[in-house]
Amino acid sequence: MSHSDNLREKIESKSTIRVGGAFDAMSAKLVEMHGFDAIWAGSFAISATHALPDASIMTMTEFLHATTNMVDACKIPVIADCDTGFGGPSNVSHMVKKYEGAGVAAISIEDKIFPKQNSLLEGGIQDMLSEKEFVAKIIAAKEAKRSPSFMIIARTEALIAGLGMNEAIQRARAYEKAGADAILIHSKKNTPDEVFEFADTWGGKLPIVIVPTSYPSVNLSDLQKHKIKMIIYANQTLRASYASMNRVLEQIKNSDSLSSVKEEISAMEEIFKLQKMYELKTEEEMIKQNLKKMGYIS
Ligand code: SPV
Ligand code: MG
Repeated sequence: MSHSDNLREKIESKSTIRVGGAFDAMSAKLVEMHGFDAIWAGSFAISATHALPDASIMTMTEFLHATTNMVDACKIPVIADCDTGFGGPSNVSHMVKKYEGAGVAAISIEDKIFPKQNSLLEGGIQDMLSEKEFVAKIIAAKEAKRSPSFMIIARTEALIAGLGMNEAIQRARAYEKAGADAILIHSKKNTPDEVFEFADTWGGKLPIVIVPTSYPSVNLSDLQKHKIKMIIYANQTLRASYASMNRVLEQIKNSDSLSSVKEEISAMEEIFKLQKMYELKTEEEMIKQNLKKMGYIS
């Protein structure tokens, strides 16, 4: 079963899909090991690990490289945050071919102008593309995909840009009509109210996706009551890594040995397991057996 079939199947069979954010193969692997349904390869987290702004600075190829590492390391589907699609409809078309070819299950594109800035940046520029121009990108994406299961998530930033609920609903309906496979409604409010209002009002058939970074106290059962299908925990792994590395580095710098951080860091054993060091032995043994059979060694 392909990754996109797998994601579709989960969407159909489960009431809620929980997606963990990742920024490289190791964080993606941890998301998988903790039983999440899928991985979010987010532009904020990937940019941050390159110490670059989440502002369309990195190229498509750089994002694709980071995302492909996640796909190669994991069995669960990867959802790629493709920002504004790296340009116009022709760029989106090229992007979809590349991402689908790499085994990504779904891409998300948002209706802001390139270059975009992170949606939650205080005082950030959140200029929107016209509905028509974004519909053109969805059409391009739909035409470019090969498998019908490959998902195009249309993300509207209407609430982020302060354009209001009516605009958000109207755009979501237009994006559904254009052939999107899911609608991501983003909000920077610190309560889920406007996301709930959106979910209760829009009346379309597509699954609704949310990113509750700014309203983290919202709980699963309330999201389910409002029929929100997919929850993306976009950047908690990144922020946990940042906080943890900072703490440990400070402790190391302030002490004369490593004993103070022993309890704070993983055993190398755990990392060996994650990187499959122990599987090398089995592989080597298999090669040896084959060489034996072929008479090269006794
Ligand atoms: C990301 O994780 O890169 C996102 C979500 O796009 S947000 O940071 O809220 O814009
Ligand atoms: Mg992003």
